[in-house]
This record gives sequence, C-alpha cells and structure tokens, in this order.
Amino acid sequence: MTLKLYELVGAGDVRFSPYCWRTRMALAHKRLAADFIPCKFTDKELIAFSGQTKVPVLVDGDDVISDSWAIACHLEDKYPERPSLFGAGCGRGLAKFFNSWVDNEVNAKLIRMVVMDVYDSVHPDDRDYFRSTREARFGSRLERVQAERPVYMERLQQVLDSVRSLLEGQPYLCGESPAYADYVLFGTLQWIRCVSALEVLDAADPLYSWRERLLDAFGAMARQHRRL
Ligand SMILES: N[C@@H](CCC(=O)N[C@@H](CS)C(=O)NCC(=O)O)C(=O)O
Repeated sequence: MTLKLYELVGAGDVRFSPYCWRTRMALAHKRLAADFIPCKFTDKELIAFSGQTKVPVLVDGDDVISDSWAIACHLEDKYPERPSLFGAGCGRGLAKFFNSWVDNEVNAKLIRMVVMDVYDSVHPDDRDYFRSTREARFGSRLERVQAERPVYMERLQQVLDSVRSLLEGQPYLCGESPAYADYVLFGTLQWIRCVSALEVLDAADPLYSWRERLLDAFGAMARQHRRL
C-alpha cells in the first residue's frame, strides 16, 4: 500500500516546511514511495483525522503519525531491513538530541530572519492566518521582526560553527553517508532556499558543500524544489 504524506504547500505549489523536508528525505533514505498531499496552514479539516493541527502527517496503512521525529522513529521501526536512519546503538538518542537542538537553536533564530519571506511564500489563503498567529507569537509586526536580521545572522553563524567543525573531518554529519541528523539540518536550509533569496552560507563554508551533496541526493529530489 502506498504511503501518504500530508505536507505544507505554499504559493505556486512550493513545498517549504523544514519538518516536511525531514520526512521527505527520510522516506527517500528508506526507499519508500509516497503520495504527497498538499495541505495549506488553514486546511485544518484535511488533517483533523490525525488528532492535531500540524504537518507533516504520515499515513502508513492503519498507522497515522504526526510530528517529523515520531515519523522518523516509525519508519525506522517498521522498516528495519531498509537503510537505517539512526545507525546502531546510541544513534537514535543522539539524533533526537540533534533534532531538538536544531528546532531550538537554529530554526528559532532563522524564522526571525525570514519571517516576511515566509509570509510572502505562504498560499494566498493563508496570509492572514500566518500574519496573525506569528505576530501573536513574536509580539511584533512581522516587518519589524525581520528587520532585526543582522543580529540573528550573527547568532546563527555562531550556532552553526559547532556543525561546521564536524564537517571538516567527514562529508556528512552522520559520517561517510547521510542519515537522519543530516536531514534534520538540511530541512532547515532547504526551507530557507525555498522561501528566501537570503544566503546564509558562503561557498567556502563546509556546510555549503554538504548542502550541495544533499541537494543532489536521491536523484536531486530536493534541488528541483526552490523558491519561485
Ligand atoms: N514538531 C513538529 C513541528 C511541525 C510544524 O510546526 N509544522 C508547521 C509547518 S512547518 C505547521 O504545520 N504549522 C501549522 C500552524 O502553524 O498552524 C514536527 O517536527 O513535525
């Protein structure tokens, strides 16, 4: 039975959610085909069957799983004979730590740098919803949040330094080949690439060439997706 992935869709059919990209890459890593079902922020009734309000949502036979981390664990446990997302031993725990670290230290900073770009990229039906929910979250107009970009850029680069040093000695965060931790951070950079002209990496950065390798992975699946 084909899997179904409900994922965020924006203006011009762009798929930019960092969490949905984690799942897309995880499915490709496991060599699993899926139907991708576009879901706007305001299409809450489309995913109501999952008992919550966010994408990604994966339907795998009778299993309905939401949250990208829970989906990765489901894929690893249900398809153990396929390439591993976490590796053996302590890999799952470390990947979980990295998942939370990227959510809190990277994504939480980056959203402030591109929030107007995201606003411009959401589906026209979602504009009011996105502005009102995010302005309530930040306590400020979106334009003012993104105007602080230089401050957050500096903080972001400091945070990314810990990852850069790892990539000086190996091609992927997970070693000689990519696995889930790579897809976690890649999802973030793919999100930026799909919504913004902002380049957070320069060409000499080890993260830049790492991102290039992941854009080329799985038949350049991710490279085909970009901002309009
Ligand atoms: N922890 C969740 C986060 C998922 C999430 O925040 N998804 C966003 C899209 S990027 C969403 O569906 N937001 C719905 C909303 O803001 O109403 C995961 O890892 O899947």
